[in-house]
Amino acid sequence: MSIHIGAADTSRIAVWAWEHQMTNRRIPTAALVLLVPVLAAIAAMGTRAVKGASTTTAAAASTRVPSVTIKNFAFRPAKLTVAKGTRLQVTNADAAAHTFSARNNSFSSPVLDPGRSATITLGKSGTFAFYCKIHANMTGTVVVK
Ligand SMILES: [Cu+2]
Repeated sequence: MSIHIGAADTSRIAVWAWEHQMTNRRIPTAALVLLVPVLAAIAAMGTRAVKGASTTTAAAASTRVPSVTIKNFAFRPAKLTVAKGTRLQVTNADAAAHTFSARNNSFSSPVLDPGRSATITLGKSGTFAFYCKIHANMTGTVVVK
């Protein structure tokens, strides 16, 4: 079971209870004195749950697919380090066609027209210089560990 009462809810309920008490005098002060700490405790539990959730999100973010974007005749990033077996997503966000190709021919994307992307699996450890076969001055380096 999960209860989702945030700090904002707690204060809203407290304000409501307070106003209710002022106008109707139906809620005894003793009940309020008990209610507020209980709500605060529930809110604290809720905060802890949210913290746990954000930790999970951070872990997911760190394992996201690494990517290289090509823009203005350059690779971004031009230097990167990835784990062996990484499936690198290369996206051409430029107005011209490009490739993402290893100097030693160990990997290469097809010619990527503007807006197209390819996934390159980097299955061997090492340092790989890469370039664009159409524009040889476009270069970069990927370290596969
Ligand atoms: Cu190019």
